[in-house]
Parts: sequence; C-alpha cells; structure tokens
Amino acid sequence: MSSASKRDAFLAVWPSLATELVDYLRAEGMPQDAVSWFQRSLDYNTPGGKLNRGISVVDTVEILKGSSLTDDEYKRAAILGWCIELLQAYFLVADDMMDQSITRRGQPCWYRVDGVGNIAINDAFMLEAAIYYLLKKHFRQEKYYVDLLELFHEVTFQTELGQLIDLITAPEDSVDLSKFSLEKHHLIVVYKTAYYSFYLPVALALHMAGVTSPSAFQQSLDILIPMGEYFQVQDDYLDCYGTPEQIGKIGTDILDNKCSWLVNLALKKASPEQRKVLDDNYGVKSSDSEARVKAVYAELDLAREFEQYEQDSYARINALIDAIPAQGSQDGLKREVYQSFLAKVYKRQK
Ligand code: DMA
Ligand code: MG
Ligand code: MG
Ligand code: MG
Repeated sequence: MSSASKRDAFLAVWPSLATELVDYLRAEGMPQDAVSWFQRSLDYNTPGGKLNRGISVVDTVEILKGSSLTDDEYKRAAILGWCIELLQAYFLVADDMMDQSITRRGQPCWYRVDGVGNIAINDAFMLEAAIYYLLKKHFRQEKYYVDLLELFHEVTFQTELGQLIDLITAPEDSVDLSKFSLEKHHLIVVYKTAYYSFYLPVALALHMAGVTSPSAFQQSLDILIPMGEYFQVQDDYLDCYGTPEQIGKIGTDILDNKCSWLVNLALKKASPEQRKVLDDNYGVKSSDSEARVKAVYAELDLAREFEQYEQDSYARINALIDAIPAQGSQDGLKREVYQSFLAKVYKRQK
C-alpha cells in the first residue's frame, strides 16, 4: 500500500473514535456547547499532523503478524495508533503554550484560536483523558490491558520529565549558554521525544502481537531511543532551516533560549568573537537578535554539520537494527519493524 493510502485508511478510523468520545459527554448530560467544544478541540488538535506515530503501530502489528490484517485487527491497531496521536495532541497543545509558539500544522496554535486562550490547558487534559476512555472501551478484556495502561502512564511521565528539563534549561530571563551541552541535549531529547514518539508505538504493537519477552522490549528500546534522538535533532534543525510552509510551524528555539542541537554545535565550534555574538543575542526576543544568531550558524556551516550527523546516525541505527537476525529473533522481533519506522523519518523535510 502507498503511504498516501495508508494515511487515508488510518484517517478513516478517526471520525468514529471522535464520535465515541463526544457521545460520552452527551451521556453524562453535558450541554450542547460543551459537546461541540470537545468535538472541535479533538478535530483541531488530533488528526492534522504527519501521523507517523499512529501509522507505525498499524505497520508494526502487520509486520509482526507477517500477513495482511483482518478488518477487525486493523481497526484495533488503528485505535492504539489514535491513542498515541491523542497523547501527541495533548503534549502539543501544552508545548505550544509553554514555548509561546504561533502556528502548528499550518494553523494557529490551539491556545491562539479566538475564544480559546487558557481553556486550552483543560482541553489538553481532556485529550489525555480520551486515551484512557478508548483503551478501556476497546481493550478492557485483553490480558495485556494493564500493560497498555502502564506503558502509556510511564511514557507520559518520561515525556513530562523531558519537558521539565527542556523548560528549566531555557529560562526566559537569564540566558547562560554555559549551561548547555550535547550531553544535556541528549538527556532532554531522549525524554521529551524518543520514548513517546518511537518506543511507544512499537511497544504497543508488540503487546498486541502477543510478544512478552522482556528482552524484546529492551532490544526495541536500544534501537528506538537513538532513532528518537535523531528525529529530535531533525526537529531542532528544521526549527531554524525549515520554512513555515514546509514544517507547518514557525521556529522559536533561538528566541526561546532552547538547548537545541544547533546552538550546542555552534558553541563547540565558535571563535571568541562568534561566541560573544551568541552570548549577546541568543534567547533575546527580537528578530534582529535571532538573525545575528542565524548568521553565526551560517558562518559555522551548521547545515553541513547536520548532513554529516544525519549520515552517521543513519549508519549507526542501521547497525543496531542489523543486530536482529535476518530471519527474525527468537523472542519475536523483525528487522523490518525498525527499518520501516526509520524510512518514515530519514531525510524528512517536515
Ligand atoms: C517537542 O519539543 C516535545 C514535545 C513533548 C511536544 P519541541 O518544543 O521542540 O516541539 P515543536 O518543535 O514541535 O514545538
Ligand atoms: Mg515547541
Ligand atoms: Mg517544547
Ligand atoms: Mg522543536
């Protein structure tokens, strides 16, 4: 199946899930304006992205099964996929408020929509609650139900730890670039991105496919955490070098004083003069300062550094994947699961 038709098939499951969720509000006797509000928040925040995380659940279940999924198997894998997309929606609504972002997925961030504002905080909580409503409704009877719950809870907590260190490493009022390092960056991105974006989709699919061996989950982690780190370095790169049309959002990392991969590389390579420009302009909320930082990035040829990093990461992750035997591992892993996930993000432009 082409990636466009995969996307269409996955998207086709969404309306019925949104209906189940708003029907719950109706059944609780919520007034029509509340029902409409929740429907609008669900549709505005959940389905508009690349859907890589959600579709990877379906792809992984299919690869592990080794043949096409029945309609029922497809639907159930897609529900788990949509649960990750709801988790992503929850994180993004909050992230955009905390990062003071302007646009997301080519439209205004939810908190910036007329009449929404701080109500977006509660909307984020409701997007998270929707995950557990759907899990209970559709997976309560499965022996791996508690595993799914624990996985969502643990990965959510890890992501929140990542968001915490991302935010406290980037205080608005005191810029101190000596606090940044590539080690710090590594810790931030593994926690804020890699667990929920890469480990979670595959781990959910492993549970659904009946894989139980702890070593299978451990080996998945060993491959998917580096893949997630690579993905967030791409995100940091695109924040500066992607156009808003391309990436659907306006980069804010320099203005926000973020411990981005780019600034860490710049700090490693900068001359004393360039370092002074960075110290004076990084995290200063003005487009002139932002432009001066970008000029130093250009002098240091960070775009080329990124290309090199991309090549090296790709080789390193493929070597990790090749540690799985070509015919599949005894505990049920298959190389293709990780190859197909890597193919979705390698050299991505958005
Ligand atoms: C992404 O961090 C992490 C989460 C948990 C949303 P980010 O702020 O770099 O994301 P984006 O660039 O999409 O705002
Ligand atoms: Mg952000
Ligand atoms: Mg952020
Ligand atoms: Mg970013």
